Formats: sequence, structure tokens, C-alpha cells
Amino acid sequence: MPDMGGSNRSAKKSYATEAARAIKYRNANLGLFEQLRGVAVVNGTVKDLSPKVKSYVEENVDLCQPEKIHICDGSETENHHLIEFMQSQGTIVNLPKYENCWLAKTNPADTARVESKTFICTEERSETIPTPKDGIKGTLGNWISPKQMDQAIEERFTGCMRGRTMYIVPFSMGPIVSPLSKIGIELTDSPYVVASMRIMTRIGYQVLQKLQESDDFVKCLHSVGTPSSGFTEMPSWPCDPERTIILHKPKENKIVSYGSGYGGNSLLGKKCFALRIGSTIAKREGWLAEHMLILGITNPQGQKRYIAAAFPSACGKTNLAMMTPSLPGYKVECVGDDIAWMRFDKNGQLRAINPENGFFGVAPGTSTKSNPIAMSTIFKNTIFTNVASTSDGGVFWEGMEDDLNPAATITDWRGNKWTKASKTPAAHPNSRFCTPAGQCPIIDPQWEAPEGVPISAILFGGRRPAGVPLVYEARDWKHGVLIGASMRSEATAAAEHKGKVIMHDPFAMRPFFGYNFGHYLKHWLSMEERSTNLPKIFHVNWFRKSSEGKFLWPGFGENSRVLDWILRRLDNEDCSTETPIGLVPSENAINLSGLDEEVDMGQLFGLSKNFWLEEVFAIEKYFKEQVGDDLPEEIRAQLKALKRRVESMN
Ligand code: OXD
Ligand code: MN
Repeated sequence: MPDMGGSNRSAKKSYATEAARAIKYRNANLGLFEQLRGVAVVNGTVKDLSPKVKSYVEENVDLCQPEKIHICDGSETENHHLIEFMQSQGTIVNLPKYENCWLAKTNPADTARVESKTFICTEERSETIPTPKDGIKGTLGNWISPKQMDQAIEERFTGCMRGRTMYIVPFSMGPIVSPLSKIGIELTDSPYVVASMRIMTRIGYQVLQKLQESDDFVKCLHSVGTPSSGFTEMPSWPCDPERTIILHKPKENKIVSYGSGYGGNSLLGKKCFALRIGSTIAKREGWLAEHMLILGITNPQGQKRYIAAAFPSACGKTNLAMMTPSLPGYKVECVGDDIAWMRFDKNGQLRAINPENGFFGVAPGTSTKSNPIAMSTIFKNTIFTNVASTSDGGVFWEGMEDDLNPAATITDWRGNKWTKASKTPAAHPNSRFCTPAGQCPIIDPQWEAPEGVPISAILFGGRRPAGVPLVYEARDWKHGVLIGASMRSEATAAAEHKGKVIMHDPFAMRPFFGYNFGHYLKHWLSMEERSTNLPKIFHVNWFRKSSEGKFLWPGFGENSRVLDWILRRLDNEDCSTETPIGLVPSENAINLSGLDEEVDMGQLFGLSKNFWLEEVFAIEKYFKEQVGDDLPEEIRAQLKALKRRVESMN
């Protein structure tokens, strides 16, 4: 069986070790295994668990009462057994059109992250979220008290793994040898989660070995749940949507997730650890855990730089991370598409690692036009979830029309026959590919560098159909922090709204803050004390529309023209003009040579006093209502200064 785990080099053991594991499985089946708290350990050895890991496991074995325990070693044999088991349960099916690819279909009630059921637990509410203005509902996170958290766990987890196997997944966020990495132990009753964690993180024996040295890990407990009400289970995808809850306790580096088997709810290394708990660790230790892609870009002179960029969902983060530049002589390489952990080294250089090991990308819209690199990454060693399938053993989603075999018939993600005339989408809008990063053809040679890659620029961006120019540069760090704090983006409206709405999504972190956003801003501002060589900050908007409602900028590979300007600004080239909102490219400074279509640069960069007054007003209102007294003075002063500059516009 080919490797599903990307760079799990530790897992590539000798034939003899694999054979020993196979024997262990056979012994397990014969009833010859050691026990932990009276429960059979069917894989792995208890002595490999450090004392702290062992007692964490014991405590949760007592609580969840699994039938078996499986300590994950990250090996091929293990993966082979998991895949076989999931096939026998009907959780995944093989996709014979590709090499080592699998399709899972979830319960239709379990298809996305559940923000309203996601909580941060602290003694005081104000540690988790700013106090909103009277009568206003806070939107910067949900708080739960320690007592309520304990109660929620007891009610849901007692005996929740009866008849199931508890998998112990030791995982590293970041390369195992990197000093910037962190370790987690996820206890889960879902083999789908184990197989996905194997792609998205570095799992297995080597991680347990590292824990013998440091014993410092984030505790992650996950169960797909056992419904106590009338909710009907799908045997291939057990879940408990009515009682789903995702809990984080930063003080104890603890994550507890119940009721959902999917995505950020269950792959606890991703949003729960790398962002929510990660941001609280980063605050304590003086670094940044951010919802950012990382790309390397080389200019025609051969000079390479790295850029980190934060965009809310549905703004093309993965596309930018894997961009094929249209400007001749440029090359983009990908370090990560979703999360960046960044800290200043002893020379004051900001360095970033991608803590993940795979891409968990949204499938619909990914196409040979929007992201040819992703399309040449994902058709081997991949677990697809909730996409449509084709009668020739492949997958299909909206955007793949050109790749479709005309003779093939399509079954949608719910298992119904689907044709182009169908009224519902073939793939669920949040359907995903889960694929090893190491097989991306433009993965950066330094993507696993233990010291991280040096970051020269930080981009913030959003989907802004009106008023916001293609690109502008912050005047300085504090102004850049205001730009991040003021991020807004067009999102499909919640069901009760009509049309599209512009939502606030500061730093693209709104669903992922692990602590009070006001304190987070203070932390960002404090970075100024750590370096005299701070990255420059920019805001980009690929989505501005003309008065006729057409996109003004072609986007995709043409965004290299914007990155070209950014790189020239990093070289302090005199190619910018001051405006009230920041520095924009001076006339003709964006290289448009060879661009197929005419671009209306006037409309693309036009600044309207009325629009920006309204924008400032919306930001002021948001800060007043949502952040209140927690807003740092420096940000208040920055906003005031922006307002004054906008008011003085003609
Ligand atoms: C993601 C998200 O899944 O941001 O990456 O929602
Ligand atoms: Mn994301």
C-alpha cells in the first residue's frame, strides 16, 4: 500500500518492524495483548507512553470506557488496517481512478465547523472575549465557565466509547525536530480522524519518543458521540449533532470535542490547537499563531522572499499559496495554505513555520483554471469528503466540468443520481480534499526547515466588491495592526438575510481567537518592541467590481503583478503615493505588460471620500460595540488619525 502520510519518514520503518507490527495485530486478534486500566491495547506498547501521557490516557479510558486501545505508531501496516476497517464499516470507498484515494460521505447533519457550539473556558469571561456594549451580542467568541465545561464533559463523555476503539494519536504540529513545533495527543474513537490526522500532521512513534524528553503536550479528547435522543445514526458516520460541543481550556492546554467527526471539529490539530490554543500559547511565549498562508516568491533577478497572508474563508487562500505567476521570470512556491506560526529569531527576523503537514482544502471551485497546482497535487494519497463520485471511479465537484469523462454518470454527495440539470449541487459546498503537502509540485524546498522561513511582508485581504483598492501599504506597524483589526469581507449571508453581507473578520481570526481580541491586538502591537526589522504590512483586494458589477481585476496568476509591486516596495523602490488610507502604487507602477485584457486602473484604485467615511464609521461602531474598553489606545488613536485623513479628502 502506498504511503498516505506524506513525510512521515519515521513511519517508513524496515520490513522487519512492519512484520513485527503485523504479528502484533494478529496477536491482538487472538486475544494476546497487554492491558491499560483493564482495556486491551491492540496496537503499540504502554511503556512507550511517558508518565504524563499515560496518566492522561488512563483518566480518559476511565471516563470514555472504550473496548480497545490503539496506540498509533504512524506505520504503513497501521494505516492499511485502518483503511480496511473503514471500508468494512462503509465509512470510505476506494476511488480506483486514482492512486490510493478514498471517498468518505458524512452524515448530512455533520458537514461543517460549528462556531456557535465552540467555546473557550476561562475563569473570567473577559479573558475570553471583550465585553460587548450593553444589549449587543458579542461575536468575537463564546465563553464557558470551568464548572459548565466540566459538566458538559461529564454529560457527554461518560461511557461514550463503549464498544469502540480509543485511538491514541501522538502528533506534532510542525516538523518534529523544529524548536518552533508543538506536540499534541489526540484521543479519538474515529478511524477517519486518525487517517486524516496522519495526513494533516506528523503522527506516530517518533512523537512519543520526543515526549519522553519534554513531556509537554496539548491534551486533545475527541468522540464522535453517542446520541441519547431520537437522532438516527448513520452507522458509517456516527455523530451527535444535537449535543455537539467544542471546548478549549487554554490554562490547561486542553481541547475537548464531542459529537462531530468532520473537519475543524474533529481534526483537533488544525483550528483548535494551531489557532485557538496556539494563539494563547503564542501570547504567553511571545510569538504569533495566525490564520495565514505562507508562500515563497522569487523575482526575475533570482531574489527570493517569503510572504504570509491572512484572508477569511472563500477569498482564495489556497489559490494564492499555489499561484502560477503570469509575470515572466517569477516563481511562487508554497510553504502552507492555512496556518502560520511566526516568531522573531535572535536577529529580529520574523520566521514562520507551517504547523500542518497537509492541505484540507475546499473542493468546489478548485479547477485547472483556478488552481492547476492543487489539481496536480490531490489525485493521489488523498481522502475526499462529501464530493460527488463518478461511475468511472473518480470524483466530481462544481468546477471540474472540463475534467469530466462524458460517458461517466455522477452520484452526488448524498448518494443520489446527479445531472447538470439537477437543482442541488453535486458536491457539498464545504466538501474537502485532505492531501499530503509534500506531494505538491511547488512545495517550497524550505517548507520543513526547522528554523522556519524569513517573512518579509504580511498581507491582509478580503472580498470587497466596492471602495477598497487592489492594494495599499500600511504607513507603519501600528497602522498595519489597525488594517488587520478592521478587516471585512463579503460572506454569503446567513439564511435569514437576503443577498450578501460584508462581515467583520479581524485578522481572518474571528472564529479562531483563543483569547480576548483586545488583548490579541495589544500582543500584535507589542511585536514592535521585538524587532527593528518588522515585515511591511499590505492590504489586498482581488474582488473589486466595476459600476456594471464586473470584476475589475483578473486575479489568479495576474496577482503576481501585485506581488511584484509589493516586492519592489520591500526594496524601498520609489513606486508608491501617499493617500489617506495608506500608500498605493504610483501611476504606472503596477506592471501591466502582456495583460490580455484592458484593466480600468482608475476604478480599481479610485478612493471615494464618502465610501471611506462610511468605512471608518463602520469600524468605529464595530470596535465600540464589540471591543469596548479592551480596544488598545494605540488602535483608537490610529483610527482617529485615519478618520482625520479621510475627512480632509477632496
Ligand atoms: C478552513 C477555514 O477550513 O478557514 O480552513 O474554515
Ligand atoms: Mn482556514
